[in-house]
Amino acid sequence: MTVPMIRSSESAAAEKAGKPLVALESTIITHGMPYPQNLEVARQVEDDIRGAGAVPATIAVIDGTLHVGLEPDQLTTLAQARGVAKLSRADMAACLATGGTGATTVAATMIAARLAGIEVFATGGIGGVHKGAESSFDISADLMELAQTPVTVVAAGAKAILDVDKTLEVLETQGVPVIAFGQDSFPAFWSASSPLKAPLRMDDAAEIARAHRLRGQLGLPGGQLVANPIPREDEIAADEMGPVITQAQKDATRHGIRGKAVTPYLLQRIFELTEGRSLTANIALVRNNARLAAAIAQELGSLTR
Ligand code: PSU
Ligand code: MN
Repeated sequence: MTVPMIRSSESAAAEKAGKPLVALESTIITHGMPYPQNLEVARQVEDDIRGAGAVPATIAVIDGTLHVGLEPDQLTTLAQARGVAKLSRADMAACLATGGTGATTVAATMIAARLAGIEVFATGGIGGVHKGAESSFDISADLMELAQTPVTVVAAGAKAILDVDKTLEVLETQGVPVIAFGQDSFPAFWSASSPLKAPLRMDDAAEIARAHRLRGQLGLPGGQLVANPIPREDEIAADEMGPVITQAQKDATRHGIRGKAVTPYLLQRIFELTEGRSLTANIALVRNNARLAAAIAQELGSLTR
């Protein structure tokens, strides 16, 4: 038995021609942003990757088949669909086995990317250690995936819905390289910098590509987290987001939100509470990450495997 997997025509052609590919997740489309902005952003981000000289492959499971790259009509259908499952590491095989449809998180997208031979993946924010994790035990499977699966993930740091200190501690424990791009500070998603220093810093895509390759050659299993700061002109100050996040968290607790519903709930509440401003910043940073991921993918393409 093999994994039922289909490549989009674009990603199949790129794979054949040896062109650099960049994976994209689909949970950001189904659970991270409202329609129709989610569809506009998904298309825009794919175009950004093409414009930067690489080929996008948005990952999702549709009717029990793993799709590596979505055709335009599939992307449209997914962006409009309601009640789509959110697939992390634990859910992938079950969804495929039962003929289900689901959107992939960072963890699941990494698994699919590895299977498809894609080494770089762009997203907005990763999952991490939630505030209050000492009692809830809510730690995203994304962190353990970064320790196991050899894919370089470009994100804008971690959202302040998470306990960023604890998130960095878990990444350190798991042996995941956390690389701030072009600055010393660990970026804080909506804000370009934070009071926390990133464990590592690199200033160009070629260094990141070499580190990715050498990690593999050292026999180390996992990937890398590249923390790319939001462009300064698009950032929202941390003191402006603080009260919004506190409110969203209170609402989540009051409504008894648990498990995999927590992150989508918080993202939706923050969108409502900022009247869409959080989304504008979110779009800018995802696009910025897509361009950096494309540059890293090209550099990786010029190194031997
Ligand atoms: N953080 C964001 N936007 C997102 C997510 C996280 O700023 O869309 C999504 C990603 O798909 C991530 C997932 O992998 O949420 C993490 O979910 P959980 O915390 O349940 O592991
Ligand atoms: Mn969780």
